Amino acid sequence: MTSTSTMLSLASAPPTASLSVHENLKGRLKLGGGSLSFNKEKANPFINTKSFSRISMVAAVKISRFEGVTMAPPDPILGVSEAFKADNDEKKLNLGVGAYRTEELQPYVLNVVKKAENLMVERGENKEYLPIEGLAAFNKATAELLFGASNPVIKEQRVATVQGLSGTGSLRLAAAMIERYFPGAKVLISSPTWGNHKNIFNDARVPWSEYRYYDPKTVGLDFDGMIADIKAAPEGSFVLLHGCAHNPTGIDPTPEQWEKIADVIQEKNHIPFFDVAYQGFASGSLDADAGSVRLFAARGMELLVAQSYSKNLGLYAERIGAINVVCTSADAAARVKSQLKRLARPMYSNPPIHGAKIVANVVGDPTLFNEWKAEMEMMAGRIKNVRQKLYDSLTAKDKSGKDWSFILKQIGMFSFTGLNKAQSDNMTNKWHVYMTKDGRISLAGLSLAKCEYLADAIIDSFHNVS
Ligand code: KET
Repeated sequence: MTSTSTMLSLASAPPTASLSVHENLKGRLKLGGGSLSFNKEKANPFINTKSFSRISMVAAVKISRFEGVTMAPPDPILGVSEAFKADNDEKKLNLGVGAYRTEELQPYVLNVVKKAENLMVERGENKEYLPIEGLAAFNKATAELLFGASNPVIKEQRVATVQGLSGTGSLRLAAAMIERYFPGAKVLISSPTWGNHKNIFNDARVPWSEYRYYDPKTVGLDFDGMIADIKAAPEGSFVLLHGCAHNPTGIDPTPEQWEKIADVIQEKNHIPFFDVAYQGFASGSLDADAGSVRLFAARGMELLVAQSYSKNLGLYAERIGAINVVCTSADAAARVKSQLKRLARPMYSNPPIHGAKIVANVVGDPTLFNEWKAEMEMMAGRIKNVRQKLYDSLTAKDKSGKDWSFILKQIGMFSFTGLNKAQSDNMTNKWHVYMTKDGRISLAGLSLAKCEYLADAIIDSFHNVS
């Protein structure tokens, strides 16, 4: 690259012209090997970027070809962890991301995970590529864990299971399939929902709209609104449902409500699409938390289910999960699986082996499986204890008579506090409590020792900030 410090004026370049930057440099300016050309950018309708072709500037020769790339905002959830790290106050508390911590607020590696990893070392397992669909033992174990090994959908080989890059990657793969095989079909998502759902469908070019879910007045489920919106959607839409422990609200339908939701989805020929990121974490029971999915499968419906082992096995960074597509025939399932593989191959080729082996070892070994269930109950139990202590602290300290019992009705890792953005900002700026701006706190990142401090912060933010 030239080190000439000549100032260049690149004003209103013609949209499609290759730009000869300076006549007396004789030829085109070489920047990092390629010549500088400002071709009309292919527009991405979902991302608001400015076209290079309209660039107008005065710059030194060391000009970047990424000049037109704008700064992206921090992620609403993972960005909270970045801000937390940068805070030096010793009272700070990270209740942003849904990640389990011990009572000492340290990350936790499950004992069964350590044992499964030791097994892998002892066996001297290799690092060869996995097949595109992932580790066969994992795919079998994960589908059986979800549906139950004796479920007819398993027995009749009607489930297409493909290992994915955890819950997110599995949702993204399913979104790619919807885009390819159901062009124009809409995905209905709950309002509110996990923030990344919208990004996933936007990037996959899948249209989506929201159905009513949370009622701030009752701090509960807007069941009638939900049913009405699902009914009103165009026939054959996909309905995204949180299998258990709805994120961010912590409010799940009752079994009777699930039946009615299934009725409406069947009536409208919609396709249910479950996101199961917390199996075992909501109630402490793997079977109970899969109840919603199994209820739909028992009706003979076709459905999609994305699974994640980030939370229930603490495998956040291993990126292990799966997409399951239940079909009405084994033949259709085989074809769906072949197409999921076809979509995965150019995206990431094949999935990572480490987490898949851990899950297969834990689920496939009766002793480790029972130890896992005990550890999961321990984690879910710790979260329930801090939930109770937070409620007790709020009730004891808040003299206004406000009813905080909604916190006890919510389940899973989170509590949806009802704090608005300004109040959530106060939690962070004044109290060093890091949380998402929708008022969600991760109880998995809270200790019994910090409950009173958190209660003080919530009471102050709720009553003194509007
Ligand atoms: N679905 C839901 C509902 C969900 O809350 C998460 C993660 C995922 C899928 C994906 O997780 P994965 O690690 O890709 O398997 N939620 C937490 C972390 C995140 O935002 O990525 C969270 O809400 O804090």
